Amino acid sequence: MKLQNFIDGKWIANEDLQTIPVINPADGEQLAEVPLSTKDQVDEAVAAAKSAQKKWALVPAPRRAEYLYEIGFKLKEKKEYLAQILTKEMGKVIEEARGEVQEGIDMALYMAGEGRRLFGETTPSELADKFAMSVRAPVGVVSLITPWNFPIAIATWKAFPAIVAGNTVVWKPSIETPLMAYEMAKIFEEVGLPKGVANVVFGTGTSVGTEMVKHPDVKIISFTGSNETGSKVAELGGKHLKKVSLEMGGKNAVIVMDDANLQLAVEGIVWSAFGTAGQRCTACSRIIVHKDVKDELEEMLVEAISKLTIGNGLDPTIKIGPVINRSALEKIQHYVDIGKSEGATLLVGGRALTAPPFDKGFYFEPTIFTDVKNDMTIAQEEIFGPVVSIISVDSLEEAIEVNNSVKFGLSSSIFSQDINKLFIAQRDLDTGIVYINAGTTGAEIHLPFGGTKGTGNGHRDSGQAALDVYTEWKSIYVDYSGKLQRAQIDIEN
Ligand code: UN1
Repeated sequence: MKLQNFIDGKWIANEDLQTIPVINPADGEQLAEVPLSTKDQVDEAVAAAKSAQKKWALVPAPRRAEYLYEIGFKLKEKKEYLAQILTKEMGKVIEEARGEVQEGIDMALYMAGEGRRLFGETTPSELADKFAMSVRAPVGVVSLITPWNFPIAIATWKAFPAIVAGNTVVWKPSIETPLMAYEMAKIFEEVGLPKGVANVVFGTGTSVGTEMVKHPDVKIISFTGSNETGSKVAELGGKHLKKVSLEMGGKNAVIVMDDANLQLAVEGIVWSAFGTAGQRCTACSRIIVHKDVKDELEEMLVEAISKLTIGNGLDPTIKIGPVINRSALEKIQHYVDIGKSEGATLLVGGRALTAPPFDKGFYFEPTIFTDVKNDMTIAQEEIFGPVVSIISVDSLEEAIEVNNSVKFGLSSSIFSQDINKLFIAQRDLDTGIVYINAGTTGAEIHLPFGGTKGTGNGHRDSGQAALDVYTEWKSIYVDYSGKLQRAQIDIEN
């Protein structure tokens, strides 16, 4: 199957475009071919989105929201079908794939509700017989650049607030996971979303992404992905005076204090470090443990990891699927080699699985390093795989300092039974998300999602905060005095 772009409500064949195969990372099977679009297709999609936007902005928000309800119901109807495809193209295990589709359903219904809110503000005027209010106005054409690790959920965090607020969208999904975008486009068509409101253009970041970011008719770029690419998007977007919303990396830690419920901590660590094979921006990749419980925690972790099953995520007994592709596998191996060469101790794992039945896919063992020093590469850089570093500390203050010493600030977590420590931690952990007695993953769609420092640029996906990305405030003054009233004139004189 050769995928087609979805532009202006139509499937566009573009036979002359070069294609690349979409590969199942679990077994190397080719699932489809994806076209590599060029500037022409971007121009076409932006033109369609621009012309649709004028009409779309005039559709009352509660009516716009009705399409989102329909999209949510369709996603629900197709949940199992979509989850199966998601596991095939991305590799995450089936229960997680179902969970991700559910995130998309939740986001559709949540943002549909926004159609009847989109609250603005009324404010007293300085002058008599004058009314002042501020409303959220749509901005125009929004470009979405989304990653392969959450091919549906992250796109819905961006597309749905944009659409309900009266914008139109041109979406470039990751070239690794185009099938989810293709399925979403089918849903846009099935629910009769007016043509041009949501367009999908397949291609690489360097061609399609760049063209979208510089296009004069694109007003907002919403990007989730690596810091390296995000900085380029910010630079190019800045040059063209675009509003750019960035969600990038993490180096998230679980802090385990000496009074923690260790069993709970182990469960939280295993789930957030090795779920999705560690390929979440929110994944735990550091364990900051109080020295008095380090040995016990390590023993328990090794025991817990020995029970994790690795393999094709379509098998419901499997807990850890493959990583996305060969280059990810090599990058993870590279970091493990650096960890060893810098003097960290390998507690468990450390190898890519290359013998049958794993030889056709891209599998890496759950890996834990211990005796990691905070300045080692594996303690500072994002690995984006199932690799965790244990760093030992003497106190809560030191734990917080270590947590905050990395260049990222997405998620953090602390396990303790001391309410005072927990409140200090929630205040002082410098991340956009803090979990108390839970792992670092599992953000809910109705809360702001994003991070401090190198994780982003101050914007948030999800929750009400997402509306700030996709709207501009418009202040409206209504003078009903029947005379010219002049503000900022000194009335004493
Ligand atoms: C991501 O990896 O970028 O909080 C998104 C979580 C999920 C989303 C992760 N709800 O782990």
